[in-house]
Amino acid sequence: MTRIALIGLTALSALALAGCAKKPQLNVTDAYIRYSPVPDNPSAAYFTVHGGDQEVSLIDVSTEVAIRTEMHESMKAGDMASMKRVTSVPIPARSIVKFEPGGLHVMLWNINPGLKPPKVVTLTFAFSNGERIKADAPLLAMGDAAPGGK
Ligand SMILES: [Cu+2]
Repeated sequence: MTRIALIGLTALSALALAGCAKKPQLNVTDAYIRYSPVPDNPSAAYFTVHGGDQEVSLIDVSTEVAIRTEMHESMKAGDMASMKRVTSVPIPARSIVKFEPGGLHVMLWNINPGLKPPKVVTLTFAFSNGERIKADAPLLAMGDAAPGGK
């Protein structure tokens, strides 16, 4: 009896140690692109950035398959929705920063005409610490559900 209980405890403390030792990793998940079928209208990319153990800034999001990309922030003034360009988005340590409809997003102009939903595009995220992270983003048509059910 005593022996089994001891083994159980040892396994538990090993798990707890592993949890503490794991450093938060700067990472990007749940990326997708809301695809605009109208060539003159930009598409929009959304994703979730997970902060590492130090604050950094996201300074660029790009892809080889679009002519131009910009980070934007949507805002409301009364009934008017507008947006402005942002060139740097702080990603505090151990935080989650979401680019989502109605808030931060990345606009993409002139996506390669051979690419349409449900193709997948690789986005490159550049950070102020020199790190570059790539993440795959499916092209979603206007009615398609986003990852995470949005
Ligand atoms: Cu925009």
